Amino acid sequence: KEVKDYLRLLDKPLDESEAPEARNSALGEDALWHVLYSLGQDNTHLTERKCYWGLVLAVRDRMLEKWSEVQRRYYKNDDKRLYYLSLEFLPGKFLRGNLLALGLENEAHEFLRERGFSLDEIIAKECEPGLGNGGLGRLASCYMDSMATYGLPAYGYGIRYSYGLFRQEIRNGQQVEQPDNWLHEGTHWLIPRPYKLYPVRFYGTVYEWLDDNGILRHDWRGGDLVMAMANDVLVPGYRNGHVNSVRLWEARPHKEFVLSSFNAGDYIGSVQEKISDENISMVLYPSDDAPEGKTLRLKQQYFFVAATMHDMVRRFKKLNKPWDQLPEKNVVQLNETHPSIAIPELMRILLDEELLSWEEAWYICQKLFAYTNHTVLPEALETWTVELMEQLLPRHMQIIYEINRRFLEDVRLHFRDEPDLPSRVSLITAGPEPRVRMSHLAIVGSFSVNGVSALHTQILRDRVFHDFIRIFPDRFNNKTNGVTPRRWLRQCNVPLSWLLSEHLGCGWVTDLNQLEKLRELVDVEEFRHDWEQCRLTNKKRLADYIEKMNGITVNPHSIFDVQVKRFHEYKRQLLNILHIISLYNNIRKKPEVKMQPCTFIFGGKAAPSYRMAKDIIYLINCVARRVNSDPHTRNFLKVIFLANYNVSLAQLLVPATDVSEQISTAGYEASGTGNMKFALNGALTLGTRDGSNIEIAERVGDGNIYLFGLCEQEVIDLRRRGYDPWDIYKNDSELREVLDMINSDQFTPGDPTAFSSIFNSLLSGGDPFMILADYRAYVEAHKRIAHEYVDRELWIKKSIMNTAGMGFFSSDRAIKEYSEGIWDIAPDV
Ligand code: GFP
Ligand code: GFP
Repeated sequence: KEVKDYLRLLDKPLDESEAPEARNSALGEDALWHVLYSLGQDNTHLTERKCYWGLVLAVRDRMLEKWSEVQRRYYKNDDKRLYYLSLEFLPGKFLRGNLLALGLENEAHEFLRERGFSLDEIIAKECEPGLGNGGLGRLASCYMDSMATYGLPAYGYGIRYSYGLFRQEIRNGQQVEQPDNWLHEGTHWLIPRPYKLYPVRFYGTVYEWLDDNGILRHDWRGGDLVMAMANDVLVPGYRNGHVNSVRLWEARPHKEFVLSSFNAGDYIGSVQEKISDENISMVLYPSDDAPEGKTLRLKQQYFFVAATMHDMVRRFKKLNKPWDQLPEKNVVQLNETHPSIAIPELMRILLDEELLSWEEAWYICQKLFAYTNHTVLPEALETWTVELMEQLLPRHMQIIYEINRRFLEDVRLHFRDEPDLPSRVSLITAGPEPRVRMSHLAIVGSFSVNGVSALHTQILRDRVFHDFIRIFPDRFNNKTNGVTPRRWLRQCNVPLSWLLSEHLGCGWVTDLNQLEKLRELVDVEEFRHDWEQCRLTNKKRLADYIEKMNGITVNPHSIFDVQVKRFHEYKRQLLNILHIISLYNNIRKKPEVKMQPCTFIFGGKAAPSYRMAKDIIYLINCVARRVNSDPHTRNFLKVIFLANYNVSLAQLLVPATDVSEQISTAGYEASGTGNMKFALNGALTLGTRDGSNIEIAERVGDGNIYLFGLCEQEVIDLRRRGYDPWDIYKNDSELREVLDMINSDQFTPGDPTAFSSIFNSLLSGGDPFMILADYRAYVEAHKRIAHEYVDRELWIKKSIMNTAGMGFFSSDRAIKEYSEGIWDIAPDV
């Protein structure tokens, strides 16, 4: 097949034999019914929008039927349930994935085609919920998909933000943030539950009283009440009739209006309270790794956690079981420390409302909670001032003090000869402004603590949580991240999915290890030809998008070298652009040397308050402007910045990428999941020995990945010895030229200081990310890539070997490990 054949396939269902879920009525009929009866619109005259929402509702019906059945079964089978608490979910668009999961793609196509519309075009206009910043939120969504596909009795819990992460525009090369009003049109993918409402308290006073047994009890009263209202998003498993849900809490005012001030004519005053209460779920915080003093953020955390614990306890009470069975019937996974206030909240419920003893309550908590750590950046490890905690959550602060008192007493008892240990592991820091360390709270209150790649977990053991390893030797474990093959291969890469299924059958979609069988096909020339055609199809599609969005023509036969992820100094987009500048210089100096054309593509957002990250975006765009308009280099080098990177854009980029840039300073990236998506789709990784890159190398084979630069230990050693970037600057003339260009007005005519902060960060500040230390090795790795890319047979073989080796990185594998190794829950089938 050639490119044009694959393009035709894009619009066809993969497997005609995949029967839709049995139902009496056709999807299209139901959609039309909904246009009239649910949307209240004329269904004899159809528009694209009406068809879209009609379809959404018809698909939702089918999911609801299954969901309802599944929920009843959880009770009937007395299943142990998982609660996955996450402040972020990044599900991406819904329609395509849900149609695929239910086997309804064909029907939807037909329905639309008959009416002159196209599914692709409709999906292009579907809005995307950006309820997460990056890896953490996207991982949560991959995990929800795998839990449903595996059939686990599981629930996701989070916040229904009215505004997701900001929409990024690039104006004059700079990032400009626009609000992401993803709900402006409403969405039927969310099912509001106005009757599932819980009050959540803030501030207030703690009263003491003695119960009948003379035990001191506490009662938290007064303060402000906000209502948490449930909204459910359904998550279907892949072709298994299983449907789970993610419950997103929305803040609602406790009192509609303060009637007295309304009567007094103070209309605005009376809605003031309503406005501020709703603020809690108004907007997602951009991850700027400095949660300093953000009362609203702590409010968000407690808000969703309190409502969730309430919901869990409500369900448990329906079972009429004694409290000590709570952890036998439930398990709570804390995605990062953001929801860790759940531990004192459950203690409060058990102690103050259910009147259990401290020992009983603590026993339950420690058997119920498990905590996943996703970062070792010290500034990202959350702490809250005791002062803020005491004000906002006075009862929880008391409980934290008591947890800490008992914990430290134990530590003193068991580690008598280490007088410094208690202060190091304390939940509360010493000093004039004491703070609560949320990670310590999460570790002490959980039965399991896991990292997200082998290296990351090792770093947790050796450095970050070293003291705790000795106190709780059995508590720590590793669960290497994974990505869902449904979205990150089946959905985003239709041509390759076709090719795979033609040769391997369709089983890989739910059993990714079947990709191993590709190894037998590497030497089949015709298969390699088809593989290349698939890749070219995807690259052309991306080239069209770039042309449309950026007005720049790129050559689909050039190397597509892609770095898309949040902008952060540790992820080192800067290293990438330094190399591009030196490439540019070389082409200009030696126009006679023939070079493999390259297209470097960037995408990602910088936190609005992160100056340096925004400067790096500006630099990339300025370099792009210069390079793309230079007639001497135009045919060899293009630099593209794609604005507003999100899940949909990732789905377009991932299958079209030749070289996947994963170049963080070793020891900084906990795992990475972008790296997995690219390699799964046949891109070759250019990476450091960081996070899960190491495990990817083990599985695809060292010869099929380009690893370079300092490893984690070398980074530490160099730092200890003293890292001197000026030395590198002096000795590497090519690099010096690049840095001097940045420190001049070469890319910003008339403004020579535009990037002096970048220049200084690399040289004068002792750069903790050691960009210059890895520079030469990075350039050499690029040379190897340029050289090997030309050998098409070699390159395609490597590409196939990447896909073949990625079975392990399925989120299905990760979820199986979590459910067997931590949660102790089994599928309900
Ligand atoms: C679930 C479903 C409800 C159903 C009950 C009982 O609710 O529709 O009535 O189970 O089967 F949502 P909870 O588990 O949240 O109570
Ligand atoms: C974080 C870590 C990544 C890791 C993900 C998921 O991502 O290394 O892969 O969590 O575990 F940094 P961000 O949310 O920071 O993108």
